[in-house]
Amino acid sequence: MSRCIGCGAILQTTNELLPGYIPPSSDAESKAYCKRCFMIRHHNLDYSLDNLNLMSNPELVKQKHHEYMTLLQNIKNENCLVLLMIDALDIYTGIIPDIKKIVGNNPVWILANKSDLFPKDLKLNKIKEKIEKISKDNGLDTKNVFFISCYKEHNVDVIMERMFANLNKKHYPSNNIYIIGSTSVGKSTFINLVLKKYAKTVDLITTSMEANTTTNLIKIGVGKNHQGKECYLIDTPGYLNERSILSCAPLETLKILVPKNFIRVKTYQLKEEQTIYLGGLVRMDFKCEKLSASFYVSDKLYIHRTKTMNAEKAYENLKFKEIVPPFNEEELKMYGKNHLVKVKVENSINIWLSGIGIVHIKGSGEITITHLEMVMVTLDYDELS
Ligand SMILES: Nc1nc2c(ncn2[C@@H]2O[C@H](COP(=O)(O)OP(=O)(O)OP(=O)(O)O)[C@@H](O)[C@H]2O)c(=O)[nH]1
Ligand SMILES: [Mg+2]
Repeated sequence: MSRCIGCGAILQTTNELLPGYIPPSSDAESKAYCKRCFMIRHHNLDYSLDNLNLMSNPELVKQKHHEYMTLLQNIKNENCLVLLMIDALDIYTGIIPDIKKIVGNNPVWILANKSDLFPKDLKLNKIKEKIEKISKDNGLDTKNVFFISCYKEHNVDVIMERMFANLNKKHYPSNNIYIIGSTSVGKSTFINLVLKKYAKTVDLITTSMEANTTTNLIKIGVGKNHQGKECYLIDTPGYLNERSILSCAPLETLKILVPKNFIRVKTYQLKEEQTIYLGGLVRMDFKCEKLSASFYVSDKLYIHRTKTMNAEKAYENLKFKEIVPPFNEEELKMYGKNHLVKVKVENSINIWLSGIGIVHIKGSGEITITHLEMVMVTLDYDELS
């Protein structure tokens, strides 16, 4: 059974709209990219509509999660190394639910990718402690948390050396290394980097800003271990993250939310009753004498500040125009109902908004956060900068 080398889909000649399609005249036995991969790689195919349709159907999401667990069901029975990749800016939704059921007792290293986006003032050791705590809460006993950047190749050599050294340990019979994680965290980009460094192969696997790029397992040979067995690095499809807007946002929204370069922090001094809109995704009402709010978000995301008494009117006038994303009623509906979180701040607090970034508050006062269902809000209290 031949597979697309870009996304792992089984090659087929019957349905042009599905991954794996190649024209009937092609030679399915030779190495090939399917039509979808070709279009993503060369024509920036926008397939976010597929993701939107998927995420708007709870039954389909359930089915996808089931398929995901089935696809990865052998990992726990193998003796292998698992690399769990998360987005360094989205640490609270990065660990796949039921991760222990997938990995069993195998060692798990956590790679917090995209650390190139972090501004210099963020304390990495504090964020690392948080990731360790979250993984422990999820039953993972991991002391191996690494910040990496595939873009800047930060720490990637270290991981590769350790990874290959592990394969050669006598007590370690495994010959597989799996890379797992939510959609769009950079799993395939990481494998492409390994291939570039070790096999001088360029951009073999298809990568994209949009979710659900890799559709099946992709097994890449990376040499032999001490027993002479071929070792494999295995890319996997992303876990469909219901807790992050990035898994279903249309391309024009992704272009706004996903930072291109390292984040420039925007700090606002707030007093009395003021409101901030992060696009139309999150509204924050502040009641305070004086307080500062620093936003670690993409510089393309529109931040609108107004007096709370004028907030509703401003929103009605500017929504879908300046206050974007969402860009229209239909997209707004996709992200679910509004939820409220009320917080009393006494000193400082961090508000993690999945798929958007972090807001660091200093000072005291009350904050009411109104957020859409697909934006998960998590609060913690350490100084981050
Ligand atoms: N800023 C930044 N972006 C990255 C980095 N690594 C990957 N990306 C980007 O993240 C997006 C997703 O990358 P992929 O490698 O396709 O992610 P994936 O985890 O394989 O996604 P799925 O196959 O959908 O599960 C792409 O736009 C990459 O260019 C990084 O180190 N820094
Ligand atoms: Mg991928």
